[in-house]
Amino acid sequence: MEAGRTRLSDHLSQQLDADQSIHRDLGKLILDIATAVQEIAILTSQGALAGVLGNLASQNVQGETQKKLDVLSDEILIQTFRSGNLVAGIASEENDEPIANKNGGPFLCLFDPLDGSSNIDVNVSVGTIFSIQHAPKDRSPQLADYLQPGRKQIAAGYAVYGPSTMLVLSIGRGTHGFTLDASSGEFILTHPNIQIPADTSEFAINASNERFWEAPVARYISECKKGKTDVRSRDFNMRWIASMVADVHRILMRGGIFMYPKDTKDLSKPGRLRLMYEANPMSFVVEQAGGLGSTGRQRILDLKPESIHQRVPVVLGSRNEVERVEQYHREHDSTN
Ligand code: AFP
Repeated sequence: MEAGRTRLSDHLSQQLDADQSIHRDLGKLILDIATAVQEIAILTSQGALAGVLGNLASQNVQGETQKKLDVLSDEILIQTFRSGNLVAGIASEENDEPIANKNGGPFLCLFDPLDGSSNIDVNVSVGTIFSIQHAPKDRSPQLADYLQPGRKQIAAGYAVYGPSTMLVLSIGRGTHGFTLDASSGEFILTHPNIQIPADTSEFAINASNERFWEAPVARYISECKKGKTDVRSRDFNMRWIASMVADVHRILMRGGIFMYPKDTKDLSKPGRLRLMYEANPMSFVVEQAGGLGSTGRQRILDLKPESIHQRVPVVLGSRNEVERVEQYHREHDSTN
């Protein structure tokens, strides 16, 4: 190992207590996820050459058309977990119900196997998001066992399949980024102790939904667009990749605020993003890096989940900006 290069396995050995079996098992599980991520990275990097682009005739539980890579990525992760004895149960965006593992294990794993998959056919970065919870002891997990508040996650993270493949994760002791060295197949620690700047001049939102936003969101974005000509002391920039993993990764790297708020576009949906395997893990990683994850009205990690595929509004990133959006929601709600 080259001097000064810390592998993922070395980092986990430093962060976890080898004397505790739960820590040893968590380290093994994260290394299993890293292996699965490498396999998905190979598929996404081959794109059309691997015959993995395009849609399937099927739809997922969200009623969304499934991409070939959605299903392939899902199968890789499910196979990874079911072949081991670390994960007692699995919940995935691509599967209606949780899947129990007959081998049992101390953890539950919830994941979006390929987030941003509508970008895959146009060669834009996509990712995998995962959340790790404690499994019930001495019995097979039931649906209610998965519905733990995000603050109870043991670990969470994501892989981003971009110009480089990175794994960004937290076990509750800061957020750390690893870059895949394709030549060695090792994830190398390249971004230790990531810290999100508390202030930012960059917002990320799908502005085409503007007419559907609630007043506090419309107020915040309007002020950002007016920049220093209005109440804000500076001009703002906008980014929207439409791949949550890529947008959130940028925010972890240089600050920013990501917003997919509740809107009136589809009143049956209180937001687009899913709590259990998108908002919760991303909020965990962001808050471990000094940021904040909110619905606009309350902290995401404190939400009591009601269903596996539940959707929530998401406002996360640079703490001072997220707190400003929360303040605008309080002011609005106090007079309406
Ligand atoms: P897909 O997985 O269908 O591409 O959706 C991606 C996503 O869930 C999230 O990654 C993006 O931030 C968001 O949807 C983009 O939504 P819009 O397409 O409405 O902008």
